[in-house]
Amino acid sequence: MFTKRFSGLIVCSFILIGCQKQEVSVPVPTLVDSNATPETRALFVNLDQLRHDYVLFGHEDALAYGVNWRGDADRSDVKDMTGSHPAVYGWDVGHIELDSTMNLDKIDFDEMRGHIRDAYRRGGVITISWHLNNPYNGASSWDQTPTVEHILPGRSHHQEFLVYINRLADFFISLTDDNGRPIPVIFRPWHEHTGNWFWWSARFTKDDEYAQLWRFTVEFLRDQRQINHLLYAYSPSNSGFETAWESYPGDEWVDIIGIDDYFTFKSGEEREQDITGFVSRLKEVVLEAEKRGKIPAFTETGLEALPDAVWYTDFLLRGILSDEVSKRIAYVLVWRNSNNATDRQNHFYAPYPGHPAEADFVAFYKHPFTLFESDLPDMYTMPPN
Ligand code: BMA
Repeated sequence: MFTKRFSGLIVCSFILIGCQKQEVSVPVPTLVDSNATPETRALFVNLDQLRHDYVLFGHEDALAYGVNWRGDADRSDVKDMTGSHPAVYGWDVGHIELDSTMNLDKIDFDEMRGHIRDAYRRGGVITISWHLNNPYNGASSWDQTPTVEHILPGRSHHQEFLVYINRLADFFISLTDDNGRPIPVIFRPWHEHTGNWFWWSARFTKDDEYAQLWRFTVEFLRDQRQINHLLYAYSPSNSGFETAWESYPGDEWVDIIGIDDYFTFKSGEEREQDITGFVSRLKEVVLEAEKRGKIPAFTETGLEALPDAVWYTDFLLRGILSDEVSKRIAYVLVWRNSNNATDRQNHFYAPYPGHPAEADFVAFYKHPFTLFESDLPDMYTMPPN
């Protein structure tokens, strides 16, 4: 956030006689979208203020299913353990581009919209990623075919990509609250591109083509489809992170700078080395973001199946808090708790009731530095100066 000083503003006082010149501070965040809705703008400013004293906890697909349930109302594994839902909700709209009724992890899009509405009503923060299929050949996100060069404007498969992104735009437009107002979303497109597993990754895409794809995406959603309730998050992977600035689309195209970084538990000295490693990455993210007037975030992380029962307090939180710079990330989001009966087994990143890491997770929740949904101030109204 920037505080812009308007000097020379004339302020009239009815107690003192006459008018006098006064300086008034008005917060003016520079967002990708200069027409962003007031709620979207307020979300940015609130995240930017809170990050100095807190970190918001986020979980992917939290309301759709947990390890031992699916489709229950007002439920999350996080709430089952702590009494509160997470502060940040991650969703993925992969397969919206196919006009499918369900996303790639079999969440019905109408249900997802309902969960987003409910979460927004309660004051939660929404972030959306997009594991879209390949518009060049119809394969999945994990396809290994050079593609971006074929889908940019003027290229052979641009029309196919336009069909995809129009469907994405329709979904964003459908995200409205009880009063019909658009629900702010942190959109995190083209994530983890510095790794080499997606068709849009650096391995198959020239740096300037990636940047062009990013800018086209923003221009299309913001200018063509006039969607004004998005903050744009750039989240390279820890893998190849050192190349992240080569393909960076530019400061006027990004609101949030994050990193996706997963860790495997290793005991003893390696554990300390791992903490030092992820903290040094977070520091880089924070310093780059602050230098550019952006919000830093830990956009994805987690330890699959939590074999380390104290990972939340003794790895993640201890690491974040170990350094004055890394502490300044706005939120940390862990990946999904896949349902045991209907989906992948042992693919979860938050614990659930009865899991050995439950007690530690509750301690993480109770820690004064972490914010869950029930701890949040009104994220959608501008805070006082
Ligand atoms: C991956 C795994 C997959 C899932 C994908 C998109 O990391 O969780 O099972 O399909 O994300 O959500």
